[in-house]
Amino acid sequence: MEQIIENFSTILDDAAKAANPVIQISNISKITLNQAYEIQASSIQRRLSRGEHLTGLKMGFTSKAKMEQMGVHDMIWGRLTNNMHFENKGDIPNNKFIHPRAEPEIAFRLNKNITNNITINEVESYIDGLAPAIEIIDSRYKNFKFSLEDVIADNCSSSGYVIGKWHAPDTDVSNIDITIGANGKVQATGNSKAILDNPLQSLVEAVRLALKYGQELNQGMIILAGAATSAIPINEGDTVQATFGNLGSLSFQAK
Ligand code: OOG
Ligand code: MG
Repeated sequence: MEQIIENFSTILDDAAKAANPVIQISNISKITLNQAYEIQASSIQRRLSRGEHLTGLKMGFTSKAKMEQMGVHDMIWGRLTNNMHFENKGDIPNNKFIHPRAEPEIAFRLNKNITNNITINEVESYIDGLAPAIEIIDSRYKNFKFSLEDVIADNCSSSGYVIGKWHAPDTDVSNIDITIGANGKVQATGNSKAILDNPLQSLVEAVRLALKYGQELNQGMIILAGAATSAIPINEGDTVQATFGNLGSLSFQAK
């Protein structure tokens, strides 16, 4: 079994490095959810051994829009590293990705280490800010197609994130209209309510899952709550922009 974990984590890490898609694990081999998370941990370990460091976690499939787009029906979580961070209004290197997509998210930043489950009412006391964000997802699988186990092993398609302006921890994010689009054209709209009825709940779930899988949650880490809309394709030359009502907007250029 160790060997299978090692093999698939290498295949997925190499696919990401070379921007070269691979066939789904589920087409070759049957793996369990736990094995999928082990493959993810092992492929992230490869990144860390190249000098990257962990900057946070991402939640996935926390909205119906995303579950329906991808045909998957369970919450998932993945890891973020410093190499995945891109500046607001900056450039992203399109040729480093296979078939990138962008989706609007809300980010939380932890103000302390978390070692116990928390409730939605406690979220505010565990963060020093929240911000509008865009996640760049880029499945390492051909045609962006996967089973739940496949996508977990592939670090939940995570490959980049951009963070907008930070706001106070008590900012109300329960009912914010959100849009995402490119080159001045809105392509998807939604509301923050779509994220588990309140994006704060996503942090509660992130803590629960991190504790379950033995992932530390440290001060300064960023947690992405999951997309509020379906993801849009990113094409070379695009200026991708997301708006979040009174939280403001953010953008990047795909070069
Ligand atoms: C999987 C990642 C899902 C989200 O925000 O729901 C996700 C994918 O759609 O490729 O990041
Ligand atoms: Mg996402």
